[in-house]
Amino acid sequence: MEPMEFSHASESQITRAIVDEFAKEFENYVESDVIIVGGGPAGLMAGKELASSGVKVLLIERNNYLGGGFWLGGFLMNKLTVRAPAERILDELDVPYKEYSEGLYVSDGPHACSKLIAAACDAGAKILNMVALDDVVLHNERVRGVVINWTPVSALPREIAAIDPVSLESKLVIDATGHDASVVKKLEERGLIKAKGQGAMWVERSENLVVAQTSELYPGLIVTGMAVATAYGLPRMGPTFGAMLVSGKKAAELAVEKLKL
Ligand code: 48H
Repeated sequence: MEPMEFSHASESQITRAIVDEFAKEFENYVESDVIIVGGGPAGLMAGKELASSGVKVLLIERNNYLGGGFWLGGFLMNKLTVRAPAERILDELDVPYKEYSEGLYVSDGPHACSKLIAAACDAGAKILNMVALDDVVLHNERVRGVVINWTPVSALPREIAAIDPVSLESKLVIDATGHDASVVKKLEERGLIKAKGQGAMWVERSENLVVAQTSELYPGLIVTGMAVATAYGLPRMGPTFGAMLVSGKKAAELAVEKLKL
């Protein structure tokens, strides 16, 4: 390798670059068309599709890493499965896979997950990681945004970090928080809806139902992915991810339609 020298930048310039750029972007996304809570396969897929349609979309993820359960699949074995016809989405994302048996496809978790994250970012979805949902903004029986705090703040006991959260407004919110259905739960706490809780495993039924029930659960709130199973009491499907990807796509399509109204 040729000898090389990095360009000059002072410590303060580096700090300024980070603060300036983060603050500008954050200020811009204080209002968005759509806020997605949760950066697993369903949320990332919805983010990719929305951003590709020109929608201003912000994705909030409480962990540092994105991808949710998509990195590992099941049982600490990092292979993912999808059932036909969801392999078409793997094709779209340029994720390699092999057909294990008729209509059942296997892919590498890290490869599939990193491609999906890149696709969402390339399409223009903006990401706030290490930020957790604290509450919803609710005006006249419609969800109008989210209340957020930094994950480390929400993880600390209240007596150590009594730091109020801030709000972000949006025309629509998508709950893509997986099994937790965190946004749905905020409405349930107030008696506005009743989440039925996820049902027992039944792969054959579950994936079709999750996609079919991906919908606007409450004015301004669309549910996608495993949050759909929790909200509607649908069976779980274990480590197979086709419905997560298709549900994310459907959630984005619904959002685009609703934004037109
Ligand atoms: C910010 C939050 C909050 C919060 C959660 O769990 P996920 O991968 O969810 P899906 O629906 O995209 O995919 C589900 C799939 O991974 C799975 O678990 C399957 C198919 N299970 C079947 C079965 O039978 O078990 O991702 C959700 C993301 C995660 O990254 C969370 O950290 C994040 O949402 N999240 N982010 N604020 N309050 N709650």
